[in-house]
Amino acid sequence: MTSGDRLADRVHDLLVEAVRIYHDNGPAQEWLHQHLVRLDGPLRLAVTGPPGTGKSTLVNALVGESVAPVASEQAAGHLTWYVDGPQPRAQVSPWYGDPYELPLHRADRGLRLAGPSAMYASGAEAIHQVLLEWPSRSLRHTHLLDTPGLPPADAGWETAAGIWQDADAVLFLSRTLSAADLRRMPPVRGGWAATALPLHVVVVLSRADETAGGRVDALLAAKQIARRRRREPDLTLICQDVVAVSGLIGYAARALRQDEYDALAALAVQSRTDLEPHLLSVDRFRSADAVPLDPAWRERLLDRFGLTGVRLATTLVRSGAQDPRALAEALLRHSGLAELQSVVADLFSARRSVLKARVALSAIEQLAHREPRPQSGYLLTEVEQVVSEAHEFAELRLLAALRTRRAGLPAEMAVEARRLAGGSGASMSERLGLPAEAPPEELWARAAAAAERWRRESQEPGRPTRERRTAQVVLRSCEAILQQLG
Ligand SMILES: Nc1nc2c(ncn2[C@@H]2O[C@H](COP(=O)(O)OP(=O)(O)O)[C@@H](O)[C@H]2O)c(=O)[nH]1
Ligand SMILES: [Mg+2]
Repeated sequence: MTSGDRLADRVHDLLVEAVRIYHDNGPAQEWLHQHLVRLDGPLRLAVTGPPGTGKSTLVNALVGESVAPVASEQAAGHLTWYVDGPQPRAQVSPWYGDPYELPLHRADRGLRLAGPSAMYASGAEAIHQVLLEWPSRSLRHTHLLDTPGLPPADAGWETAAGIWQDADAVLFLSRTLSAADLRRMPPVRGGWAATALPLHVVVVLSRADETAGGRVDALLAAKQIARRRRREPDLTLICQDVVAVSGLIGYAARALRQDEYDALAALAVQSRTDLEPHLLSVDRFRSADAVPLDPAWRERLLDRFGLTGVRLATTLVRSGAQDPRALAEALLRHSGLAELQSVVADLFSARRSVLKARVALSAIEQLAHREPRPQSGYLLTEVEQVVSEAHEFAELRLLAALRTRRAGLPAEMAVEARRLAGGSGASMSERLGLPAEAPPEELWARAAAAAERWRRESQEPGRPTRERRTAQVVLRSCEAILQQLG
């Protein structure tokens, strides 16, 4: 079952209908056509948050190459979309005027747009957006948006709201998960509960290697904080999950080179007790005589891994990471990047069409409010109807509740509920826990038995209402499978 297809069809039809209703309004037509095109495209994932939270570094970690930030002559402040393309190419969209191309150069960090574009520039923020095509497998199914730092909430939510509108899903970065940071997210717009719910947001506790003052166990401490906070009401209301990630170490893992491995291995040859005192602070590491690396290499390692990363990497080499590949894999796991990748895959990529439907519905809703017509009321009713009938939204909400243990089911049932609702893969066989080549009769038998079980659960008078509602959603997932088989 490719979850969300029926929903996608209904949303597509509704967009087409809106195009008809707004046939004499140029800008509305353009807006609706953009949303029609987006419906079939790759996942559009924005990386956003306050300044300095490690957004560009995380983009590099997700791409696996140093492509962010894209710097320009006219300072920062523009959006950058990263998409897969046959060769590196940058298309610049100024705030006013037509898009134009600029040559690209590699910079120490990320890329640099070359050439004088002053003729186009009327101010520091003359560039609105850069579309960067870059050959990368990581960008084939997901387009990434790197954003300038969000201003504090009291400066308004325009920037954040614009980004929210532009993306299907959002990674919101914060170093501390403070209330002031979280308030920078725009309040949810739109009227209908399911489009309003934050099905498309994951909060990242970023620069996790610096948590707890960069102690030896900083990454573990950060993961514990994330686990605790993901269940607290202030966060459950605004996101699907909270994940702790060190983008710095994650990127270092994905781009690890043999000579870097060799340098780390040279350090790891020293015993833990000999090396540890030199790794207590950056200054000590820089000035230690007993360390078998020249100063340039020490700087390089600090720059690439940070002190926590150097400590972690040497420990991993000592405990058995015998080549760059093994070390990269262990660093990927410890950095939290592997977990983030799997959260993005489960909650966003596998549910792409549902998230896109959500964006399109909210776009129609906004248009109907912004440009009222005699038929706007009809459009709004249709949006409401699609939302309330779409089982796909209920499934996504259920998966979020299960992830954060808010669904209130006993552990064993929660595991099955997650699988049936598509949390371990959206295909029929994955939902039923069967091999991909299982024959239809087997799928049917398994789905029928599951439906029976969850029907009983949903009617069990002894269960709290919340659990019975959860069981109803799972039952509908089973019924949808049976319907598709039948
Ligand atoms: N220790 C550590 N430093 C980081 C991490 N991510 C980013 N940084 C550093 O924080 C600074 C800001 O990072 P950047 O990615 O440009 O943040 P942005 O402004 O949110 O895009 C840079 O000096 C990065 O090297 C991280 O995970 N760990
Ligand atoms: Mg940046």
